[in-house]
Amino acid sequence: MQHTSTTPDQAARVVIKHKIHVDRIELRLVRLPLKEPFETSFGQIASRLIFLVSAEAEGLRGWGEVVAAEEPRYSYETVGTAFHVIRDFLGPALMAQPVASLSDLAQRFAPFRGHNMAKAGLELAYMDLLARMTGQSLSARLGGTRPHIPVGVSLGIQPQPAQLLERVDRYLALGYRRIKLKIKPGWDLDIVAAVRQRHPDILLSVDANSAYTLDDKEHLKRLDDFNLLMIEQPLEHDDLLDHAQLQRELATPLCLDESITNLRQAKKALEIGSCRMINIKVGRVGGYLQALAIHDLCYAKGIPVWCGGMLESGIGRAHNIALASLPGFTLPGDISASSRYFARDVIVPEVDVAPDGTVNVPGGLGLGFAVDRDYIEQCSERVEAMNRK
Ligand code: SMG
Ligand code: MG
Repeated sequence: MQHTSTTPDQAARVVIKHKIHVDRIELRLVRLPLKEPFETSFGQIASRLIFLVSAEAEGLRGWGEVVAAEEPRYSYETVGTAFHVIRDFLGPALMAQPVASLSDLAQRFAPFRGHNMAKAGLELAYMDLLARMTGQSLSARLGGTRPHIPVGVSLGIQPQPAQLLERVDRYLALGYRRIKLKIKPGWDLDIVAAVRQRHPDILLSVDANSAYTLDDKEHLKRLDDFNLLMIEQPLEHDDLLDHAQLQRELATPLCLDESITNLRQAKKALEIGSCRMINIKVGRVGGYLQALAIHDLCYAKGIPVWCGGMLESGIGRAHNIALASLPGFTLPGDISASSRYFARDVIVPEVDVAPDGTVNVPGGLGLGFAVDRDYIEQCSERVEAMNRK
């Protein structure tokens, strides 16, 4: 499907009448235990050290989340590197002068190479603040068009196949519209076969987080037998060329996650045929400006996109919901209920998945959820505030 025009109020989301001079930024690390460990091809985590960023101006406060993990496995960024980069470089650049637009902010961040997750965390806080100032929901501000979004769940590697099958059944019963299985060598064909045999018709995908190389091509081609919706990031985290070669020999669509770090990479991937779908994570691509541009590119070309997840707290989750309300996000996102990971979330109400496997896009100001400041305070391990000079 080809679309000639992009989203309806593309102009509205870029043209900003308010210049915002941020006068305070707060950086906060909040430890949230996971209900059960989450395991991928690169390891296991038992809790999330959530990095919350808030920005204040004119008596209002906007919230963002840095999605980096504690260890540099999914990406080279960590909570520690992002803290340093925001405190010493990005925060001062944001507060130096009033911010006129998202591209103004991007230009100020551009001299600092890389560190997309740090950039995004601050940009998200700015966007929430802007939406609150202009009296809009974040979804409306971004050009979102859907009141409900379809969601899927990502299931980690389990000690035994039976535990995986039980979780697949459980999340299907809760309404989730797509099941994604984390795979790695030794935990791939057999478990995919078992899940597919039990559920012949569900939307099923796999995510390898770069656990294979082109030498595994013949092995990966066997995944074509299972009518998968996609195979996500099978090869190296920064590769485009090998994925293009693999895609030429596979019937199943490849989807890139780690390799798409900005619009330029997305253009190249589509140009050379590295994938047929893209997982958009606002943190991985450095913020909304890039996420929207990748969305618009894919929408114009009829390439489906979907919103990825990084086991965010409710604040990052609320940003993902707003992003996923854009028209090009046609596939279910990795946006689960707060209760999928956490006994208690940092927002009120928590994110819920309806029995039809959708999440409501809130219409309230900004994120559209209240931030539970008392709970955040209780769970904080480190807090640092920066004031405008
Ligand atoms: O937020 O539900 C979620 C997690 C979705 O599987 C998920 N994310 O590569 O797509 C991915 C992984 C990255 C996180 S691994 C710690
Ligand atoms: Mg992934």
